[in-house]
Amino acid sequence: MSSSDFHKGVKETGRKLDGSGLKVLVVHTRWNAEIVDELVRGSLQALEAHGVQRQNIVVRDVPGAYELPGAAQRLIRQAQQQSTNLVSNVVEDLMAAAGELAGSVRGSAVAAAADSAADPIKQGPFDAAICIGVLIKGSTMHFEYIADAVSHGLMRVGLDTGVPTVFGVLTCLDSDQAKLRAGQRVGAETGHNHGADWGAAAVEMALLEI
Ligand code: DLZ
Repeated sequence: MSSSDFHKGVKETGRKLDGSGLKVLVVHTRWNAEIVDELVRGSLQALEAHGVQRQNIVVRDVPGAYELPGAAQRLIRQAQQQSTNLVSNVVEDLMAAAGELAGSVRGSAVAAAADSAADPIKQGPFDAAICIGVLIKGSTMHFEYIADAVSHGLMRVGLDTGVPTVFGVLTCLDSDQAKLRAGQRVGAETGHNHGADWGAAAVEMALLEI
């Protein structure tokens, strides 16, 4: 194979990816915001292009990449807990309503459901998460420590929560490398926005089945 035949990057899946029923968490850093914002934009565009509805995408920000694993895990667990509570509350209310035939109790079950509909984080667990940040190497060992901690941390979040967690962290030697990977222009070169790949990966992983 010659180098011109080589397709760098992810090959398209042959499967149809319909994300219209999915709920996705996006957590991003405010460090290197100029570049991170482009990556977030690319991810959101890809999610929506795969049918994920905007109201089912929850976006939260944290200071830096080091905070991504902890924040993602907390938000994923909160949503899992909220949906468990919601289901048991509704079941309890419906059972009480059936027993007493009390309209007011039925009303509270309906109110709980309406309340959850107003707040997407209560609507159910997340089907996937995307954690986005940009680490740029400096003159100390900070970069190595954070990159190592974050990559291992995000892997753990995915495995421990069971929610596919996309590694959307660029680890770059300089800001030009990061800009190109966020689809920005550097000199004569315009890069590819990796956020788009992360959005597609989140949908694909959420829909993965045997
Ligand atoms: C401290 C730090 C440094 C030096 N560089 C970056 C970076 O390039 N990208 C990033 O997202 N965050 C950086 N941080 C901040 C840490 O991730 C973290 O927010 C702080 O150490 C506080 O825990």
